[in-house]
Amino acid sequence: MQGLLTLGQFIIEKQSDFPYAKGELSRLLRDIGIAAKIVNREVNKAGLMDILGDVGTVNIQGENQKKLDVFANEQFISALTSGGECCIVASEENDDFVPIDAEVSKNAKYIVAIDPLDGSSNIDVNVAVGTIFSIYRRKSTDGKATLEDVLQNGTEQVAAGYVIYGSSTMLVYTTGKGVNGFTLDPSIGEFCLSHPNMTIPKDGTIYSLNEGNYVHFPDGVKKYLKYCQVEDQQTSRPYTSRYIGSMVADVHRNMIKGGIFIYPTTSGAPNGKLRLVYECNPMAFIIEQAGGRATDGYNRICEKEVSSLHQRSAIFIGSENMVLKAEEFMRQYSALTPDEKAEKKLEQMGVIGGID
Ligand code: AHM
Ligand code: MG
Repeated sequence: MQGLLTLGQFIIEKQSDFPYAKGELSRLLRDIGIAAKIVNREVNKAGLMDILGDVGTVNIQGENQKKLDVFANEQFISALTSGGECCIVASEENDDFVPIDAEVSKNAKYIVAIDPLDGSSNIDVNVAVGTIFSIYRRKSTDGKATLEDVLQNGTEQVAAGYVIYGSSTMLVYTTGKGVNGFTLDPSIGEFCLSHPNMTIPKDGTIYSLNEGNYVHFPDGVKKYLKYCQVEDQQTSRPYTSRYIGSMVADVHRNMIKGGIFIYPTTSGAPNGKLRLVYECNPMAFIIEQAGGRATDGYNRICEKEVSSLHQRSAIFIGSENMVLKAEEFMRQYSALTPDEKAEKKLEQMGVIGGID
């Protein structure tokens, strides 16, 4: 029997995958692992401690922040600050990116985008939540790192991962050479390699989306949903519906069992709800590395132009054949992307085009 391989040991072993690297990325990943353990400790205590409830401030998305969101944000920023490898943290919880003290980070090569506690409304009811992170190489070569350093497309990610605080706590990450999962062994306080070389099944029978929004969905999603619910023995339909409401947990389940997670545009949220930089791109990178597919219903998530920190996107992510099928419905019934629709509207109003 092979002995336990901890996250720290695994990262050191894998450093040879990057012969020219000096170990900064490895340190960064280890720092994230340590902060995740601290956040895990607090999330586990949430039911016991007087830590639940709104802290009273509202984040840039106009949502109430829970105390644990704030705590997790502080823990990750502090872990990333002390290591000296990261020059900017872009977090869901901060309106602007957080520059790391120039003295500490003068040689730092990396940018980290993070959603410190995703799905935090689930904490009050003891349902799984997660952390999502994405690592980029800094573009600028001197002076202070800038917003341009943060606004990189998903294809530029050098690493991405998530932590799921569930019935057990797992950290899953990729550096572009496959996906590995580590389960926290609370008795020794270490993440141990439990899911080497994770792959997502090409097909699946689970769909997850918030069906309560049905009337607001694009026609392509409505038709795909009906397709999932029709009986057909050959394709094992009707499929099973599972929706936790924590993206990390929904995507993680689908990664293991096969399935599709959709958060589409809706009439109320024409650009989707989830954020491109620290939710969609990292999850897309991980799922693609596991052999799955991630698009906005038309185009690859990782190739989407990033123009602002808190930009939103629709997402269709999971087993390749299921996502391809959903895209077919989008092409057939919702042929215009939201951008094309906006452009068409402007054209009709005579604001653009129409003059030869
Ligand atoms: P959050 O970042 O404010 O926690 O929101 C993100 C979460 C995702 O984890 C989840 O997939 C989605 O919001 C659920 O949204 P909804 O309640 O609209 O279904
Ligand atoms: Mg979030």
